[in-house]
Amino acid sequence: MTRSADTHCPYCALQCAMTLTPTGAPAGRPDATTDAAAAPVTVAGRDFPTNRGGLCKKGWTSAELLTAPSRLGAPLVRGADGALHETSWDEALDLVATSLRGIRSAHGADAVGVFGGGGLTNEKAYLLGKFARLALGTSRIDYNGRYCMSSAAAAGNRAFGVDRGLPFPLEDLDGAETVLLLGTNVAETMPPFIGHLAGAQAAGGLVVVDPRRTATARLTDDGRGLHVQPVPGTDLPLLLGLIHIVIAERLVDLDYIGSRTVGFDRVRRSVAAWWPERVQSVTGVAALTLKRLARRLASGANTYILTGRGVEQHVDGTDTATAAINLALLLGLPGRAGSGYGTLTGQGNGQGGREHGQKCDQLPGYRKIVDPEARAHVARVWGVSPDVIPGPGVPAVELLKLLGAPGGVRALMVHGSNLVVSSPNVLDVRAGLERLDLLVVCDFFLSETAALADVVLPITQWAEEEGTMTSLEGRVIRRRRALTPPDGVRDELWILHELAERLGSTAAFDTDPEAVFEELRLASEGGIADYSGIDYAMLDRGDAAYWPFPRGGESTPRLFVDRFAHADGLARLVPVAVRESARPVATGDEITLITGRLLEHYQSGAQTRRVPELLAARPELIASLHPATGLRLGIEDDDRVEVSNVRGIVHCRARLTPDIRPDAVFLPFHYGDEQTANLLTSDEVDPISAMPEFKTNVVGIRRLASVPAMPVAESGVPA
Ligand SMILES: Nc1nc2c(c(=O)[nH]1)N[C@H]1C(S)=C(S)[C@@H](COP(=O)(O)OP(=O)(O)OC[C@H]3O[C@@H](n4cnc5c(=O)[nH]c(N)nc54)[C@H](O)[C@@H]3O)O[C@H]1N2
Ligand SMILES: Nc1nc2c(c(=O)[nH]1)N[C@H]1C(S)=C(S)[C@@H](COP(=O)(O)OP(=O)(O)OC[C@H]3O[C@@H](n4cnc5c(=O)[nH]c(N)nc54)[C@H](O)[C@@H]3O)O[C@H]1N2
Ligand code: SF4
Ligand SMILES: [Mo]
Repeated sequence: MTRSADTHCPYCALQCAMTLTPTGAPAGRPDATTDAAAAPVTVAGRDFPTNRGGLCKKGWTSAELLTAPSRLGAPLVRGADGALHETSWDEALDLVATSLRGIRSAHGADAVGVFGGGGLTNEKAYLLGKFARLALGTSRIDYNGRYCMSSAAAAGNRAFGVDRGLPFPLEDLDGAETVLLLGTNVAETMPPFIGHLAGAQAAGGLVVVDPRRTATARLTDDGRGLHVQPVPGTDLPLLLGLIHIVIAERLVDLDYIGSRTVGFDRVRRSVAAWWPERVQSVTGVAALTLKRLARRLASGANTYILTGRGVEQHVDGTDTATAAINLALLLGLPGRAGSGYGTLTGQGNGQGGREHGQKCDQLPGYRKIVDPEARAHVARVWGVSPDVIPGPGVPAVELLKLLGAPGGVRALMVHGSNLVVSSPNVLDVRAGLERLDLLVVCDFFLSETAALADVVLPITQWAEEEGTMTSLEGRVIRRRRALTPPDGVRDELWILHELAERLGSTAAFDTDPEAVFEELRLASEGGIADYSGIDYAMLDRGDAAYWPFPRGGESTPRLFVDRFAHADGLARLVPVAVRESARPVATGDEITLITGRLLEHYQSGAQTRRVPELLAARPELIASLHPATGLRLGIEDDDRVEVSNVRGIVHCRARLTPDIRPDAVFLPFHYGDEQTANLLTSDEVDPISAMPEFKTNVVGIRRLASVPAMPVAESGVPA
């Protein structure tokens, strides 16, 4: 193929537009006669409203993975010698199907679990949900979006009756004069995004709430914006405090509250005790700063409130996101022209991936699996009786706790997650995977999770496949093929089709993405996330297709203009309270562990640790500490340290930086094996969303006797 293809980046939800032009270099992993460095396509940024031609380092280098030396080129099966060996597709698929049948007949259909991912195209995510329910007959499917968007989704559904991360196009932010960023470091996690903050920055209204002085917080350095640096895990009291001030100072938009919401009285009563000085003593943020911030937010300027994982990935994440929504509603922002509230979806298809049935309680179109009407509708599209569709399963953390447990899961299929790196409390997860009778992983690389599998099925990469993604704006866009995939790999739709056939399923599992999308349209019709008016032809023309987009209807770039999605059209103000026992608090020499991201690596690092330039920039795990903390604990810059708690131990290098609060240590979660930050995180979950506590955990940290620096292998793990 020599034509160039207009597509989007394989990584995050900003889905920056790019053009891939084939270079003529051979696809697939290099052999002795090919040059490992020659990428088969060149990447160029393409003008698009979200990225305006810009890409970050990860986007620019994304094509290198197409020919990465470690790319898998044939299915792998674990042999009697305990090692993985290359085999044929027929043999691998026969083995998987035979094992799954055996496990199902011995232990029941729920003994097979499925773990999906927010990076899958809409077509793959939809077909995976259908495959679990019909071909496997299991209720036990969930996905990594549980770790990502579940708290924001639960809060959005509760307040607005719908969960579309941004209910407005990103370009609307250009006109903002005030933007409150709660727990998000967009300058590193979505670099081209900051172009949309320029207006607020110029107006002196960019406010960043983060315990670290991140690259995003530094955008306020000119002194006109504000960086608020609270005690980690205190965003809920902080927001209750802001609501208290807004009410006490009569800054509430009473017309809006009266005509567009219910529940004001209960919220008013619930914040009565959060006066500014009390909030100051809990969060460390000065009462005066809180008042200044509340007044700025209520100043009538075009104002947006946006949340990220820093406030959501907590055991009280749903309530914290709800408090942020309450604040936005009291100020009359959602649905008002030039203002709004939103959450920044993270994974490439984090939005679409949470709409079409990978969630344990969900059917396509964001339908509830317990709703008889929803079941009847989807059953009609699938050509089955509604009784055949299993009921709700369990969310991700609980699913992983069932691995190898009595009455639990004996076989797991993983599609799009490196869960032994990215799940909380990973030592227990590793133990669970080892107890399984069968672990099947679909991936392009031998990720840390794939390395534990009994069968690994190598798949096509983004530049080699067709499909659709739904960006953080709720806009459906096309992923297009620029290259013929290498011989040994297969498309995931084909894999699901082949397995369904071998499992004796009579349901249709199409292998053509457009045909799958046509079926998804029907299945989503009339649902909350209604895609029925969207087709490939209109996407190929470049039409902007924001859902809901009903058949014969129109795209909806802006939600909430006239009404919210609850039956009465009103938003719900939901009172939320601080649970004192929600999380352990550091005492004595203990310190709060914050986890998050670096610009150069993506998620578990399974992909970006294989890009030489990105690995060279961030080769190993580094713990960031305040110099005062270093002094207190006898740790100097570049010392090797041990970070530990009851769950696990991590060894890494320390970096002293004034950009973090003295009561916290920061670890990125991008590294595998013994450098996995999730050895230390708790698998306690939010009671509403089942989101684990990734962002604030308690650890001890001490200096290790000096050890010489170790060379780092391609995986990022010391060789
Ligand atoms: N480079 C890169 N970009 C990515 C990704 C990646 O892995 N790497 N992943 C993508 C995905 S899936 C996601 S979900 C997004 C995530 O995007 P972000 O939400 O921007 O990323 P995080 O680094 O997880 O968390 C943001 C910030 O929360 C802060 N934080 C930690 N604890 C607290 C707290 O208690 N309160 C407050 N207010 N802040 C806190 C951290 O210091 C951190 O700077 O990024 C997407 N983009
Ligand atoms: N401590 C801590 N832990 C966290 C977080 C945190 O902030 N702190 N953040 C959480 C968040 S927000 C997220 S989103 C998760 C993400 O963490 P993971 O779920 O581990 O996500 P990735 O590392 O992107 O793993 C995706 C894997 O699937 C492969 N892959 C990519 N595309 C496809 C595809 O189309 N099909 C298949 N089958 N495979 C594919 C990739 O090669 C990679 O191995 O981590 C969570 N874990
Ligand atoms: S910001 Fe996200 S979508 Fe854009 S180039 Fe970087 S990783 Fe890709
Ligand atoms: Mo995420």
